[in-house]
Amino acid sequence: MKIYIDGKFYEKENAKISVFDHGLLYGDGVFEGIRAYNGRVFRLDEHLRRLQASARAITLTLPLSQEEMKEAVLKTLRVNKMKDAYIRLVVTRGEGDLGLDPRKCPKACVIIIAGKIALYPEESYTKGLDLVTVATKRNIPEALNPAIKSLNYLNNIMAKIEANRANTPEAIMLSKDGYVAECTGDNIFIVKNQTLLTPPCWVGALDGITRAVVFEIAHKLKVSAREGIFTPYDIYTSSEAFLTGTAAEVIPVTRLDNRPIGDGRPGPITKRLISEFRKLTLREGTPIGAFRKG
Ligand code: PXG
Repeated sequence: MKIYIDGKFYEKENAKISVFDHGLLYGDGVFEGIRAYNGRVFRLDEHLRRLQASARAITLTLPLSQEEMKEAVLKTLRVNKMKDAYIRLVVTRGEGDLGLDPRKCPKACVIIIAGKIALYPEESYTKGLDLVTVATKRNIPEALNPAIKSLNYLNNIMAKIEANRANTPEAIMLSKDGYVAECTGDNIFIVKNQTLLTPPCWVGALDGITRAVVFEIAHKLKVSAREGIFTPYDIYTSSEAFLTGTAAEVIPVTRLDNRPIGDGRPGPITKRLISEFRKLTLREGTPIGAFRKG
């Protein structure tokens, strides 16, 4: 496995950055989780736009243009001869003296890892996930906006620890006011009266790329879909629920807090969306290009 760091490739054991990098010292940086399917990178431009927005929000100057960033991602896949991959693109504030002032770091550091990710076992896609609502609230947007895909994931990790303790694969996180926000690494949708409903980002959710793809597919299938605030009550009484994320894709949720959702099995709208999503990932995307011989 060859890892990209600031324009050069390193073997995994040599891929290291400074202990003075503010990404490590303060969680100061941004990232994207991107997928490649069948020789193409899915929604690459959207991921790079969101990376740029996250960087802007924390006044981090990306050291590469969007075009250069795109080429770096594609090159990393070519160098590793990977057609299907999970790509972790990280931009840290870079190396600087101790002290949290970002002005101490003259240059951001870009890291690209092309690996594999399997979040949930395959049977979860046919049986559905069993989730728990956790006590850890999603960060309030006024403090650290969850729309920023930053290197500060402790809020999500605290929720994940609660899910682990409840023996469930994911956690539903609420806003401080008790509205459903999202999961630790996925957005959530419910189906109510044949309509898809997902929390707006201002409640405390990431503007998910997969979430946007689900809106597109729903539009094509003539299934109504909208943003709306809701509480756990609405999940308990919904006919279907599912999560979306780059790693998870589209995955049914069939139980929450030990209660079945709908009839306790993945619903027809969810199944249709999963199938359409899979087709789209194989059809669309930025071509990685030919691998070099040798
Ligand atoms: N909410 C949060 C908090 C996330 O971190 C999503 C929603 C879904 O967004 P996308 O754009 O992926 O549809 C995410 C995505 C990882 C990993 O390395 C994390 C994500 C995606 C892929 C891998 O754990 N988070």
